[in-house]
Amino acid sequence: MAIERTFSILKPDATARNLTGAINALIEKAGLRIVAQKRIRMSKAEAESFYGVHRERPFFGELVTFMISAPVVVQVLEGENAIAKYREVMGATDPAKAADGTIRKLHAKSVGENSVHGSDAVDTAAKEIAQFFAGNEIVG
Ligand code: 3AN
Repeated sequence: MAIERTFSILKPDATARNLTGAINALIEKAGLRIVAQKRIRMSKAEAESFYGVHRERPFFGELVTFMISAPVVVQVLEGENAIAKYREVMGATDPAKAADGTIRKLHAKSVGENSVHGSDAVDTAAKEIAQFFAGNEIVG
């Protein structure tokens, strides 16, 4: 299996409830390494560009408002099959449908305020990482 990197966000509902450490513990327990991490306040332009694929969806405005409502922690995770593995650790988008033991089952508040983001494919992971990190900020 290939060593991959994926992009992760600990969202405002997670930072507001002081869950950075609890979520990082689940990430590390799954065998993923946090090779870059910073806490930032996302700008409206950054959130709109990041979620650009959802621009036409009815929840787009609500999603952008939520993502800029409090700090987020952006991360690069590295490991075997990291993209699919992290999505497994996150659980389903809707916490009511997420499997036991997943981050969203344990911590998410709703389908909108669902604590974490993880890239869904190799190309989007590379694009998302490059939006928030310079190469020399990632130390594997
Ligand atoms: P995932 O984050 O699991 O890849 P996507 O890509 O379908 O899910 O959705 C991106 C983000 O949009 C979700 N993480 C969530 O915050 C938000 N979202 C998705 N569906 C809804 C919805 N029905 N209502 C509000 N927000 C939503």
